[in-house]
Amino acid sequence: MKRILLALALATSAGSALAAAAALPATPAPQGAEVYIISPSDGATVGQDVTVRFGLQGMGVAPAGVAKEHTGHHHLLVDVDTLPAAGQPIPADAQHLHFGGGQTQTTLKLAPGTHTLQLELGDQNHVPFAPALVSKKITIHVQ
Ligand SMILES: [Cu+2]
Repeated sequence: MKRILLALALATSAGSALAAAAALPATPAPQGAEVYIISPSDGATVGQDVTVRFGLQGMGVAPAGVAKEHTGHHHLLVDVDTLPAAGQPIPADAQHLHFGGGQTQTTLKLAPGTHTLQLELGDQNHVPFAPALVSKKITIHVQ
C-alpha cells in the first residue's frame, strides 16, 4: 500500500516526466512508408454501411503480437481530432478501431452526418511508429 501511495505521489508531482519515462519503445518507421485510405474517397457521400479499404506502401501488414521487421497493423480513427500519443498503445474504443488480425478493410455502420476517417499503423504492441505513420484524414458524408 505504501508503495502505491508513493507511486501516486510521484506521478502527481513528476507529471509528464514520469509518463515519458514509462513510455514504450517506439518502432522506427521505415523510410518512405506510407499509409492511405484507398476508399471511400475524400468528400464522398456514402450510405450508412461504409466499407473502408486500407492502403499501405513500403511495409507489410502483420497481426498484432507478431514481431516482424517493417510490419504493423491498421487502426482506423473515426472522428478523432487528436492523434494517439507517441510511446503509448493506441486506445481501443469506438473511435479507435484495431485490426490486429491483419485485416486490410472493414465495413462500419455510421450515423448519418459528416464523419472523418484516418488510418494509423501501429507496431506489434499497438504503439504508433516513430515518426507516426498516419494517412491523410478524409471527410465523408453519410446519408
Ligand atoms: Cu492495435
